Amino acid sequence: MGNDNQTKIETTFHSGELTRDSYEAWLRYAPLHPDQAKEYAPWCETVVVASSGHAQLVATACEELTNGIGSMFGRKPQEVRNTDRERFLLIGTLDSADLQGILDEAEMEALGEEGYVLRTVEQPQRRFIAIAGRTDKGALYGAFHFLRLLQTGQRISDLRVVEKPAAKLRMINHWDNMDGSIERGYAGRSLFFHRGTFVADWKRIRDYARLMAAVGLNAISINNVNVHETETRLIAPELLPSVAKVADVFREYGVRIYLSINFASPIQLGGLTTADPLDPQVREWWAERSADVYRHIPDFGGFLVKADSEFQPGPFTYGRDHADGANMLAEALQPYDGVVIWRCFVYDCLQDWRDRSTDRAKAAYDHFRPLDGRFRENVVLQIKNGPMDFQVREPASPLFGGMRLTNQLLELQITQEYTGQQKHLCYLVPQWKEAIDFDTHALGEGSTVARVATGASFNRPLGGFAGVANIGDELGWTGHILAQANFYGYGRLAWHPELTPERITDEWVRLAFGNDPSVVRTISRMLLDSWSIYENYTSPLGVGWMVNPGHHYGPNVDGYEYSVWGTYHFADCHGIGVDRTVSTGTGYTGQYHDIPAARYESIESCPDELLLFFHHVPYTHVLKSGKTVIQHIYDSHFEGVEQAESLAEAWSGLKGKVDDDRYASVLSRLQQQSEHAAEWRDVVNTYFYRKSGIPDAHNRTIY
Ligand code: GCW
Repeated sequence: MGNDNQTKIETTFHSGELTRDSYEAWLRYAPLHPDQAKEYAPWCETVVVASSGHAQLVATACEELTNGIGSMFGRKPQEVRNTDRERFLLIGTLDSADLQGILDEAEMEALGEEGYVLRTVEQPQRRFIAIAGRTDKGALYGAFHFLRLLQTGQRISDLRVVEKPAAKLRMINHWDNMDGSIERGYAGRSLFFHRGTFVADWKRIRDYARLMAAVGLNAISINNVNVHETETRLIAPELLPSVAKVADVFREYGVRIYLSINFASPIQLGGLTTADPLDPQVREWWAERSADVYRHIPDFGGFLVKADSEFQPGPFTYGRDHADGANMLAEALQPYDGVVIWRCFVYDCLQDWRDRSTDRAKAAYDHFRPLDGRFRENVVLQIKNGPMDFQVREPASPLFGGMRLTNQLLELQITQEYTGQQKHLCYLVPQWKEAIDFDTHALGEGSTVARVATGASFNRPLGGFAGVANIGDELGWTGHILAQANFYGYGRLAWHPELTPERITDEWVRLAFGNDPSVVRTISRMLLDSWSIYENYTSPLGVGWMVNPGHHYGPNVDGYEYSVWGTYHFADCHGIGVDRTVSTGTGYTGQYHDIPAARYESIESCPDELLLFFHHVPYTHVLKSGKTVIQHIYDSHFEGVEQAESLAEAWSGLKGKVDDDRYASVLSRLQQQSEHAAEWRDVVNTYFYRKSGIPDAHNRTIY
């Protein structure tokens, strides 16, 4: 089976569609520069395996290490149990005899379940680099880290690295349907499903698991949170064996599998008349189903649930609340250490424009904050970064820091639904970093979203990150090859939220394109500038939306203003923006703790980039930048298009320095982006010129 798939992929590589480079993504292991190879070689000719007992992931780690080194040096290292060599790599778990005493007790403790060390150890007669975890999983992450050092040209002769992940859950959510489509997917069809059944391309899935583990991700839900009829059956006896096979593949890389479930399953699958979470028969039904799931997949992660949201069923139907719903499932999973991940994306999606007090931004907090303290310990609430829906710019959700007694998970959208759908370059790491670093002030200064979501602030047992995948079955995984950086960056941030966007970007570019300084500089700059460029030519000053309803691509300023979904910017001939203040608006600012609340409440202190999210102002309102709102709209849109064009130009300068296939594929997308950016500019500028009647100070073409 593996071989068949191998052949299939080989064939496609040679058909010139896209190169192996795009498929291998951040695990290319390109041949090293001879100087580097010379420096590293003495260490990398022998790998000694040190583990006690059964440690499946040490075997995986070793395989990765020897293959990676083999590919970079042109020769695989020898894999042995003992060596008399002077220098070598020693990989394994810290409890094995060879690695005893490398760390003291306290250091060991600090590593936790998934941490590792990379350490150059000097002993009489021998020196080695230890790549070791307290567990085999730690060793696997350590191996990937070590390989990354080689690929990015770091020194290895004096290593003292100690790493452990900031969060327990570092998860990917797939919105894949069993017909093979992907909700908000822009990189082909599902890796998992096809025409109602499983694809069973184990080689491909294994390669995906490798990419995940290499950035430290440890959990995956494989089906859409909108669970339709067929997917409801994923927890039924006939489909569980296939789910179990997928789980087997991910397990080899330390990734646990989860399923999105349909809250109405007891009715749809079990033939009961109700899905009431307090009904004893319903509870028993879930207990039985859970037991069966664990019979097939003993390390199954748990259920991901979108309930009472956008027409999905949930506890509200029975007059129950989210805590009743989540706790019922949590109880069923408890005996197996399973977890319920319950989404907070709950709002009234049919809000009336005449009702100015209802505010979609307030919904998640209003629903969940009062339930703080009612959720079981194995429930985690999954909260989108912002209070709306993955717009190009939103403030952080006030639910972070709003709850103290509830496990929380930060949900980010890697797939570029509202940010150019992988046709546009929009590198989201800088955006996520702002959300992660946002100071909620829940416990005074320093209570960042990262600390709240990882459980550090309130000492919660569970927490972390969930990212909606941008992955599909296209050979390059993400459609736009540079969108691979978003997946990579997400994983790195989930492991280590303190990393800077610059550092992550530099790493990714080196892994994906090599260490040529001009290539690294150019691509890094392009990536780091791209979010602000995208923002410039799309929705201004935090107001959001302005996309075509439904598919969410391309400009449509009033698309949502006059749709039944009711998500408004309230632009008229006088002004624009949503008054969300406590004093005169919807009161949303009051959901934040004092310091951010005051900052957003006052028009003087509200940052420009979020002004229209929080305030309704006349077009002549003067921003902190010194420009009027209307002039800002014109200027940023003209500038955004020029910047988009400059992205394509910068990339053109790399011809011959990156492989032809990736070069051509990215170039054609960047050219498309420039054209679409111009369309955005013209639609938005014309709209506001006609609404406001105020001409552009620089007299440029506005239709
Ligand atoms: O952003 C909206 C998307 C829906 C998605 C929903 C959600 C999976 O447009 O496609 O449904 O969010 O997050 O549940």
